[in-house]
Amino acid sequence: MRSGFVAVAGRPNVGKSTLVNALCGGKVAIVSDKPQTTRRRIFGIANGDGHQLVLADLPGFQRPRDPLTEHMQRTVESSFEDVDAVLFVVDARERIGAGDRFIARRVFALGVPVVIAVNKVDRLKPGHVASQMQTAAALGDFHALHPVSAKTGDGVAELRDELVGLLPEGPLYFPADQRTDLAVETQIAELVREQALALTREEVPHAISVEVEEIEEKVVRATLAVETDSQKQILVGKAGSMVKQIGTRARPEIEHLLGRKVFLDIQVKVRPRWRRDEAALERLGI
Ligand SMILES: Nc1nc2c(ncn2[C@@H]2O[C@H](COP(=O)(O)OP(=O)(O)OP(=O)(O)O)[C@@H](O)[C@H]2O)c(=O)[nH]1
Ligand SMILES: [Mg+2]
Repeated sequence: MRSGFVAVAGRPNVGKSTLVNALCGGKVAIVSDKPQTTRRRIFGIANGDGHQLVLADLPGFQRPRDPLTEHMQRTVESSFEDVDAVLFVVDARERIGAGDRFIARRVFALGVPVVIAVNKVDRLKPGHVASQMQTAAALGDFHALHPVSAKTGDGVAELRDELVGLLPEGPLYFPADQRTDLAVETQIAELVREQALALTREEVPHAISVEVEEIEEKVVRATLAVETDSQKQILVGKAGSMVKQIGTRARPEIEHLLGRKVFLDIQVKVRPRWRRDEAALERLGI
């Protein structure tokens, strides 16, 4: 039995969470086209024949701007302790540059094997992929370099095999049928936040947090908090149309998770400056 932990590092929005989901063969972490989607460490567990690969999906590496992003950055740093390897994700569609080199300095100093995934190679010309791989190769003394598309699944099986090959012999850290360490309340809150992120723009997505208050047999009660009245108006929408749409879009996956039909009751509230409120951050598990 091989088992162990791999931290997933990279700039915001490069596709870390999408890749963790692909490696685990199912949804563990929410995904959006907005940076800073992932705010806490989420274990995605890939169970296979004779192995258990535990991936620590992490917030993107960034310069902290407020207590929220400070906490996120601290999470990244502390998650590098005691890992068997690092999966360093870069975006093939973006210039590989200073941000990636900043992360490289950190991860290559950890003393564990670093596997670089050049993600989002779908629909890119082979020549462009080749030159991005060359740039990525200069980031540091990597163990392996894999072109992948988390979206189409191209290269994901090969990458998984590579990571599993780096794991030591070890026990099962989680039951073999478990795919994430998140409590079901947190998973539901994240699914609601995913839809709120998908439907909002600019500063609004960053100001959204979601908490699940109660899961009853037929009703799930959640609070969606933003920081200002104008953000609240956006989230509520005309005659409640926005919050209704968020609920409608989030419900199928929530029902799938719970294995039953539920009514989703989402209250939109203003929590001024929750991103600077240590108690609020703690409650959100950030
Ligand atoms: N075309 C393409 N898009 C991708 C791929 N992987 C991820 N994306 C998109 O990239 C965006 C960001 O994906 P995430 O998985 O949320 O990125 P992340 O690195 O976890 O982002 P943060 O949590 O904010 O740091 C989303 O719009 C994804 O759909 C890929 O292989 N190909
Ligand atoms: Mg993410």
